[in-house]
Amino acid sequence: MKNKPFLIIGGGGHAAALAEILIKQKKRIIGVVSPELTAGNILFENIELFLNDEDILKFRPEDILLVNGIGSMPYKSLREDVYNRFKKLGYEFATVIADSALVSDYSTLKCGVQVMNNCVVNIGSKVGENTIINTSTSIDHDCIIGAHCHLAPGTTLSGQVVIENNVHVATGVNVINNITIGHNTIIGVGANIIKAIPANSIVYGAREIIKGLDANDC
Ligand code: JB3
Repeated sequence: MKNKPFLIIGGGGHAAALAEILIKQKKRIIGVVSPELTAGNILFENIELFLNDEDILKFRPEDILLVNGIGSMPYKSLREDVYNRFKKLGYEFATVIADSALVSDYSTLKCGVQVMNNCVVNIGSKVGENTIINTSTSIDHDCIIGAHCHLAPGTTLSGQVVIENNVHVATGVNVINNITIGHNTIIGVGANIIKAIPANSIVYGAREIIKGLDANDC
C-alpha cells in the first residue's frame, strides 16, 4: 500500500473530513470523484475533480488507493454499492486512521475502515470492511463490529459488544458490555442500549419535542 496516491469518492462533508485527515498525513490525493462538491471546497479546490465514477477506471487498480468518501445514513446503500463495485474490479480501499485517534496495536481494522478524529479502538476489537468509526467514538476492548456499519459521532461501546453487518448507530448512543446488536438495525440518536437487539430492528433514541404539546405533556 506504500506511497500509492489516493482517489476520494464523494465530494461532501464525509469526503472533506477524510481529505483533511489524509492531507495532515501528507498523503497524495490525486482526485475527488463526485458529480458535485457539496462541502470541503476549501480543500477540494486544489484537487482535480472527476464528475463520474467511470472516471475511476482511467486508473489501474494497482496504481492507486480508493477512499470511500460517501457517507453512510440509514436506508441509503450508495456507500456499500460503490465499495462493492470497485472492490470487485480489483481496486483497494484505504483504511484511514486520523492522527488524533487512539487505535490499539492489538485491534484489527479490515479494508476500507475509517477511524475519524478523536476515536478510541481498544485492545482485541475487530472492525469489518467499509465501516465508519465516526468522530469521538469509543470502542472498548474485545468488541466485534461488522462490515458496512456507521458508528456516528460520540458512540460509546463498552467491552465485548458485538455489532453485526449494516448497522447504523446514531450520534451519542451508549451500549453496555456484552450486548449483541443484530444486522440491518438502526439505533436512534442518544439511545442507551442495555439488552440485545435482534436483527432488522429500529430502536428509537431521544425523541424530538412534538410541536403543539406544552412541556408538561412530554
Ligand atoms: O454524521 C456525520 C458526522 N456525517 C454524515 C456522513 C457519515 O454521511 C454526513 O452528515 C452525511 O449524512 C453523510 O456524508 P456525505 O456522504 O458527505 O453527505 P453529502 O454531503 O450528502 O455528500 C454526498 C456526496 O456524494 C456529494 O458530494 C454528492 O455529490 C456525492 N455523490 C452522490 N452520488 C456521489 C454519488 N459521488 C460519487 N462519486 N458517486 C455517486 O454516485
